[in-house]
Amino acid sequence: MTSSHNLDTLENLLIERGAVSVITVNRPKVLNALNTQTMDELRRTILALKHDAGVRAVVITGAGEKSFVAGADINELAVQTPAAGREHALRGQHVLDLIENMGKPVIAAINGYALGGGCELAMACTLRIASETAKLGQPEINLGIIPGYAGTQRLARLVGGGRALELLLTGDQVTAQEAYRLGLVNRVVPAGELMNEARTLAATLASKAPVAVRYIIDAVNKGLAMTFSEAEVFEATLFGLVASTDDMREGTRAFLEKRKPEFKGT
Ligand code: CO8
Repeated sequence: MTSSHNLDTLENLLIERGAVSVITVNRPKVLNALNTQTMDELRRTILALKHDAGVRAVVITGAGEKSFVAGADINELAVQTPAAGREHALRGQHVLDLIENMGKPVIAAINGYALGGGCELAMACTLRIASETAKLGQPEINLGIIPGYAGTQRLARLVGGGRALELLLTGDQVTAQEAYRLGLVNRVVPAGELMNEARTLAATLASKAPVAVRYIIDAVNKGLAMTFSEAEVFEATLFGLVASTDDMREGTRAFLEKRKPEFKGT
């Protein structure tokens, strides 16, 4: 199935569409801060790439050398009412949930500041690669607010409650190396190698059996919200479903025939 979603009218995102698609948040003058329009463009883009069978993996990065995403746009936060703030947070959470549950690997290529909503965006991705120069953190506390794109939840799940509370309450930025030590990013690479590394990893994941990839992401993400025994039943059901795919037959046959498998996504 190819997608009919039209991405020609995007103003704040650059899209490279292919088996490995690249989304670049492109508001470098404000360090790629996420305003309402950018979040809406992200929502439309994720849905389009999700429904495009030709797309097997996605990389998300920020324009310029300085910043991945420096957070939600503080100009908008400064004037929000309580009711609008709640809606804003719910809408942002929805967009990041779409990324987390897209069913395809999404790699955050963190090329600089990933603060507030930027760190939350990176945490919603399947995997995170940071450049040595990246800085990550949840500085909302310094603005007198709290994270609203599920940062309190994803950070605690990724690095544990104690470490999450320290980052959330101090608002301190951590270096890429420290983020790696905490388990907040998967890899740290020299700045000049970031996009190559992200594209190569995305291409590797894009070559795997797409249904199995989707079920692994589902089993981990949805399973984390279940009891262990419920999650085991869920895993077993997905295991049974994946056994109905051509790709399972191809993968097991290729092993026995000592050749590389060719997965088709069926
Ligand atoms: N929003 C709007 N503009 C921004 C943002 C932002 N998040 N970050 C930077 N900018 C702008 C600056 O205002 C500046 O604009 P100008 O050139 O017009 O003065 C330009 O980008 C360049 O920034 P700086 O001059 O500040 O660059 P520095 O190198 O001196 O500093 C920093 C870089 C440290 C990244 C600094 O810009 C900074 O601290 N930015 C804010 C980081 C932050 O607090 N982020 C969290 C925002 S809150 C949030 O994300 C909540 C998410 C959930 C919301 C839920 C809905 C309710």
